[in-house]
Amino acid sequence: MRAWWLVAALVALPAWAAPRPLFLETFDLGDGGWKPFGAEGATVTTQTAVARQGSALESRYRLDKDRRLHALVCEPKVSLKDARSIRFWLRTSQRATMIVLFQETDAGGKGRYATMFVSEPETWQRVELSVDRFRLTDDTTDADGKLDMDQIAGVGIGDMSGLLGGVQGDPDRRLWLDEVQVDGGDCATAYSATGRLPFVLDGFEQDFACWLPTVGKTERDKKQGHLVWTYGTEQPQGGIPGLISMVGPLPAKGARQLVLHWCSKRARQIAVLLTEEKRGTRPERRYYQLVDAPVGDKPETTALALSAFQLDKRDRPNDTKALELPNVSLLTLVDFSLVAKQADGENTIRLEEVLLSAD
Ligand SMILES: [Ca+2]
Ligand SMILES: [Ca+2]
Repeated sequence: MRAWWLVAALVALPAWAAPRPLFLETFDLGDGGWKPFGAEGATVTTQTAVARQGSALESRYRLDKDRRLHALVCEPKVSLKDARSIRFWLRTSQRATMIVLFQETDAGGKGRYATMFVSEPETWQRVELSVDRFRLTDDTTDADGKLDMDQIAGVGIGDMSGLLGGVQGDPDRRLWLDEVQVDGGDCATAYSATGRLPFVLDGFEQDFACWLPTVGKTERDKKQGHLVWTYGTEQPQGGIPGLISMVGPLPAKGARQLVLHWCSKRARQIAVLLTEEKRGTRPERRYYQLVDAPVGDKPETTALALSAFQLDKRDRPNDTKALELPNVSLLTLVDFSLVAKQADGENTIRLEEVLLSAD
């Protein structure tokens, strides 16, 4: 019997380590039909000067106040049924807020599903995104409200830096793409391999960050497996000093608390916000808790009961709707001490893990 288990383990291991791609584009034999979308006048070529393996796709484009998004899109022309992850190598000439999209066919409901991450400048990053992170965009609708991977008509990878707080730095940008793969294997960014709690919203194990700072900068502490957010007292344009993460569909049942493994260099009160997306006639609603971040360099655990999140009633004083987790599209940490002018100077917040659990 033991020998049987051994054989099973040996057979299973390579399948886990290198899942067979449902879709693979190496760009070694051409552009694979990838086309620019958004920024007018953008070019797409294959070249070998900047590539991971063989040749890679290069796109030159300009982002400004009129052209805020530039994406590369393709029709996969194969069924992506059973897909669980999309992986690719990406390099951008500047720090960029990137969006990844799956477009359903008309039969699939016409939904466009998206997730986002940050690309660091002039470095090849291996990006691996689980399909459970993808969320229906607020400008599209879907009859069944779920991402149907067997009905995908288009895949897109784009620079959306112009949509959030305007374009910073040189408006003339370049991005390079190589080895795009969609497969049925799991990856580190999956919320839950089984679909059950706990949902690991981020374990910060991957080579890129899914959190956008509205002020300051984020860095990855690869040795510790932390995301490190450092910011001063500068005020972002029209916003709040925060760190934002877009989240995919979260479980409707069973989740009772949001757990943060984190610490703050200085004593700061942090507002943890769960934002319910606007959808149809349902308005955007923000739910919050104020919490003292653990002080120091070593992350500690803070468990926040979901039932204790309060509705921000500034816009709708008579609103009493309770938090509904599946509607939550954004998780944001805001330095409330800074907003309330009760603190000054630079601060650093470290995140080690963020998860949703039953208790
Ligand atoms: Ca290649
Ligand atoms: Ca659908």
